[in-house]
Amino acid sequence: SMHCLPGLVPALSSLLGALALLQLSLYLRVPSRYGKHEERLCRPRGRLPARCAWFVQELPSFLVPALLLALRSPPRLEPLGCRLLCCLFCWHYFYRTFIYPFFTRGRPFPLQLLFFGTLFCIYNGFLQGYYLIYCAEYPNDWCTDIRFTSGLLLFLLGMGINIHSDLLLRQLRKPGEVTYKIPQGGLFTYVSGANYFGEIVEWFGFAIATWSLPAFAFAFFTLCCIGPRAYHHHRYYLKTFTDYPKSRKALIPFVF
Ligand code: NDX
Repeated sequence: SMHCLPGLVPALSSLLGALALLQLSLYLRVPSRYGKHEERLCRPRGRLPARCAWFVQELPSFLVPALLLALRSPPRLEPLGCRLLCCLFCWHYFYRTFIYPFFTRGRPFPLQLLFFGTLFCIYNGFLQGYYLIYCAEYPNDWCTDIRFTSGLLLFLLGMGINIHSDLLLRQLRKPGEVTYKIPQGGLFTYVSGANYFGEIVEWFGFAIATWSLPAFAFAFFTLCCIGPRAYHHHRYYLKTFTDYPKSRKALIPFVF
């Protein structure tokens, strides 16, 4: 059966941190090529409908930790914190796998990025799940620790913002439409990347609640992945819409 191998979690977390830096260097100047940043629009080969793509890509991030949690023998019953935290992670990816894809009106997604995205979700799902189910040790009263409670609060706040913003984006299109409009309402009043802002707050909340290296590495990865993307979205809007709200920032309300 599986054990906590000493050294594995720090090694995998460092690699995740390195991937984050690679990502930053690749996508700071040029955006990752999907959605509004894909150059050639009429290239049906090499792309998969958004629904299938997001479902396939995100599924491992739900399945891998859920299976680790369910199949561990003997089951991990103590401390409660570990199971709760693993459930939080799975809860986000339940939404991202089983709800988000079925409502998306996004353009078909490039197969090549889908491949790397899926690999990434397997990797990260394993790292977070393995750490929480096999390695993490929390005091039995972790659920009342200020790090757990404040982190949980941030996680829930971020998730709320993320889901609400996903919804606002979806409502910009009628079914079958693929054009871009100016997002309005919610946190889009203040930033172009409201969905990304929510997601980043969410994973930093998770990192604080778990107070762990893998979760901080993932929060950092998220920041390096969708932070630049928010900036590229913002530039795209300013270039495309002359009436784009002048006071709107890229990612962080009132700041940047
Ligand atoms: N998926 C996380 N890296 C990523 C897919 C891409 O969950 O090779 C990371 C995730 C992957 C990435 C994933 C990992 C790294 C990869 C990268 C590709 C390259 C990169 C593999 C796995 C890589 C190395 C080198 C390290 C290996 O037509 P459309 O699609 O544009 O429509 C959009 C629509 N929309 C609008 N509609 C009308 N008017 C407008 N103005 C509109 N603006 C947008 O809304 C979409 O249908 C929808 C959302 O679009 P957008 O662009 O705002 O968000 P999107 O980037 O598609 O993300 C969707 C959600 C969002 O809530 C976000 O927070 C979350 O997923 N997300 C996304 C990426 C990563 C991530 C979370 C995370 O790191 N936690």
